[in-house]
Amino acid sequence: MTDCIFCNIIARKIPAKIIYEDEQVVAFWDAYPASPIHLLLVPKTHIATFNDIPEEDQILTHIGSVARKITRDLGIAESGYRVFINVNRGGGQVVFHLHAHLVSGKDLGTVFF
Ligand code: DGP
Repeated sequence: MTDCIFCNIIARKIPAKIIYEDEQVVAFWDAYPASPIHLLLVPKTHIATFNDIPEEDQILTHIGSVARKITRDLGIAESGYRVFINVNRGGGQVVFHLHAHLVSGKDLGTVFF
């Protein structure tokens, strides 16, 4: 979608600090980090929200694998991190292209809000 920020990042029309890419997913640093480590894991296919993932789609399984790889590569797999998805306005979603947040690098406590 031409007016989607994340589609434009995937297409390299908007710059971002991309740290991982494969045929299904791109991961890049959040421009407004809430934590010293704050990455976004984004499917290359434009899916607006978590609600819109087709039932048979394995994208969340793949995003989970990518998240685990990144945490191993960054050395935070054992110290700890959080992966979460905001869904729709009431759930805090601002960019309507599905993405998982991966945050770490500080004591996140037991809740994030
Ligand atoms: P959410 O609220 O779940 O939709 O999270 C959207 C995130 O996207 C938010 O943490 C800020 C980040 N963000 C918004 N615009 C840009 C951008 O142009 N580049 C990058 N790298 N991140 C962005």
